[in-house]
Amino acid sequence: MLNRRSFLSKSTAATLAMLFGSSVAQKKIKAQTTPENNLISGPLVISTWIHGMAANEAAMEVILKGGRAVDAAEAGVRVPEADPENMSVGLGGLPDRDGKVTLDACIMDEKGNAGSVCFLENIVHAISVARLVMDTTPHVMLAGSGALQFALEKGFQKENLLTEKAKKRWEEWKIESKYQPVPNIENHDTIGLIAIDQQGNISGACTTSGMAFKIHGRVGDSPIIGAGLFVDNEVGGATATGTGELVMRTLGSFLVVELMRNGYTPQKACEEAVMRIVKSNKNLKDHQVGYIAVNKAGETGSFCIQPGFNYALFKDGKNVLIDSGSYL
Ligand code: SD4
Repeated sequence: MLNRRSFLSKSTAATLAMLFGSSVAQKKIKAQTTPENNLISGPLVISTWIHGMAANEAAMEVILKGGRAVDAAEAGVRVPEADPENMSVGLGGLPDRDGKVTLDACIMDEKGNAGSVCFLENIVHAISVARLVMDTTPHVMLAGSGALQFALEKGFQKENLLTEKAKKRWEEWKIESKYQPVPNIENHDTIGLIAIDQQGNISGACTTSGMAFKIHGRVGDSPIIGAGLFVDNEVGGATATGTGELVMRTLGSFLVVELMRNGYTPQKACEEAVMRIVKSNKNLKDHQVGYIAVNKAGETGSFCIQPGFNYALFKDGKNVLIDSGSYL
């Protein structure tokens, strides 16, 4: 009879044989720069882009005080949400084509609970509204004016999220009014963060103002459980950044976690999820998608379509920014 350990090592070996034995596509993947086999036994926080550095610090502070991973994840992403200089998350986010800042966010804990808000206006901390959807309602997702009403009922203050700087950028954009996704905009974008606490529990959070100058009402991947974020405490967690439509069509974060469940390392799982997008899209140069992932053992991985994506990793007492490997 196979015990769990021998089953896992056999299935991992089978997966590796499959990966190395096949696929022209796999050969195209450049050597990635992620440290390999970074097995840990302590707490860990991983998050997207350079703004993840400050988010990781806030998240790790919660963990080191003995807090839950879900509290750490929420606290972490609240940092870029509150930063008016950050033009892709929360306050100061670039607006849609009508000049409205609309936010998407979701959160998932170690028990598989999930909460989400989308198309939310006038509330800085969308992630904390998502948290309350998870903790205090029988629902997973609230949208638009209903999400706003819920937030106000819970005591959140209505605020103008459109800063002068973001308004100016919108006014410049209006001259041509051409919608064009811009890869690696501002060198940061959605923040997605996965945390492992001192109990070894995994949770995650994801929050964004979404694609700049999108059609009013557009919702991206970030608030969709399984697309922008997915956590399974037995397996690991993953989160996404970039062109949400490409992530939604492949349910990317769920895919990464399911691949890890089937024996892929976090690195190989992120690569395979990017390859699903690569295979079905001819026009890759205008798009970026980046995934980060961590498994239950604390191994991490990341991969993206084109160079420029980086992520912050806080483990073993050190918080570092790492360039992701890319397909192009
Ligand atoms: C979205 N993935 O709304 C998010 C964030 C973004 O370029 O704008 N990425 O699609």
